[in-house]
Amino acid sequence: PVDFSGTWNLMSSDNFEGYMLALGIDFATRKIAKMLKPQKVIEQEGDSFSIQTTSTFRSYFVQFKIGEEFEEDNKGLDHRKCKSVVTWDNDKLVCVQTGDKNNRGWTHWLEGDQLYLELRCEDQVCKQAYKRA
Ligand code: RET
Repeated sequence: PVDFSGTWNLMSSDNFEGYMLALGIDFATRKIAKMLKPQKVIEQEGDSFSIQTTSTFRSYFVQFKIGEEFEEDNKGLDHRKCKSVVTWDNDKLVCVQTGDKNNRGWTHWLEGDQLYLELRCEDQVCKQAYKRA
């Protein structure tokens, strides 16, 4: 079984700017955010996950169980509330974030020793790669 647990450092990020624009993140925040090298700390126990995304500027925490819808506040990001649900698609973790924005969600998967994250909002896709700290 796949285990995402661990501490992960951002290595590369493609089109984070487009993703943030689609979310309506303001100019000043985007300027700072695109310089950041966030770290993810993932704890996975069975079907329970907690994911902490930490940076020097702002951090984001989310906790969920597979298949259980939860209220996501996106505090510190765009602050729009979503009804979110995370499911497995084979070995990929797929989140659908239903709310004001169309096609909002993300996918996490492992490949070799790297963690990949695809962030989606409207017509924008951001791809990030993380390696173990
Ligand atoms: C930062 C800095 C402030 C501005 C923005 C950020 C984006 C965070 C994102 C986090 C995604 C977390 C996910 C967790 C999965 O479980 C780095 C906090 C916009 C997009 C997908």
